[in-house]
Amino acid sequence: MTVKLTREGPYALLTLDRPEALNALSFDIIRQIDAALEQARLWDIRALIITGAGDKAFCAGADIKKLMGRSLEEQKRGAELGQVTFAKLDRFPVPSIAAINGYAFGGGMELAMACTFRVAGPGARMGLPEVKLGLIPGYGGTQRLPRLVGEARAMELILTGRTVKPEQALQIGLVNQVVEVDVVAAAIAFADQFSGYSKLALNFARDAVQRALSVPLSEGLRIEVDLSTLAYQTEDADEGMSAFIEKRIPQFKDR
Ligand code: DAK
Repeated sequence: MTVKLTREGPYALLTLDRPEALNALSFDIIRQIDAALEQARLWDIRALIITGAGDKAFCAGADIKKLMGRSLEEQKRGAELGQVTFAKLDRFPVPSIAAINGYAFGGGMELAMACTFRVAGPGARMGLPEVKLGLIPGYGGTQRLPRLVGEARAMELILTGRTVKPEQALQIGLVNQVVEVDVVAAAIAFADQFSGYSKLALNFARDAVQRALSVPLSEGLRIEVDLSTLAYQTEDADEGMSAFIEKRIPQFKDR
């Protein structure tokens, strides 16, 4: 298997393990990522962390050697396969964090953008260089990048194919954190910030934020009324507010 799924305490760690090809995404690897997501969703975990094996790459993008010589229909199915899998990641039942340990190009950056959060190590380099190959992003890049960094910056990165380093990625909002140390350890520490909260509250909040940019403000505010009302109905909300009043640490049960 070129995709490995392991447990790290309360978290699942998904590792793309094809360092000899800089963890490039063949269609088979995308299917393996899909299967790993299906497996991990059955686990009792608080977050999913994704990284790449080796010290050079998170993922150098779609496997260019396998993209060629395919019919129009096969290419369309290939793009849909990646999009369906990355959408599963986007809607995964717990937050996900891309631990970007090196190159994250093309499909690799699209994989990172489908995660809830991104933590970049010192060697991280990010970009959507598809235009240099006469292509455009096919796994969600043209849609998720403007949502993360705004239209002007997304347009610039996609049309120039330019690479960004960690500090600039942080500055434009492409990554949440830049670290000088082991990026997986940093992603675990990042997850520790929210892993003690109610999964229900986290998911209601994620759902509301994710929908914010695709609906008009008035509809988004209605969504917030509905989701915040649902959150209020949970046992965890009772527990959280009781714990505050009783001056103790809440024990959330995801109910
Ligand atoms: N695909 C296949 N092999 C790759 C690869 C990739 N994306 N990236 C690297 N490799 C392989 C290299 O070929 C080399 O293998 P050997 O030649 O030794 O067998 C090995 O990994 C090590 O790479 P390098 O020798 O090149 O390593 P360097 O450190 O010198 O350079 C690099 C690292 C990341 C700068 C360079 O490898 C590079 O530029 N890689 C390509 C990056 C890239 O352009 N990525 C974007 C791919 S396009 C669609 C679906 C998806 C997409 C579009 C449409 N449809 C189905 C419609 C998305 C497209 C993309 O992601």
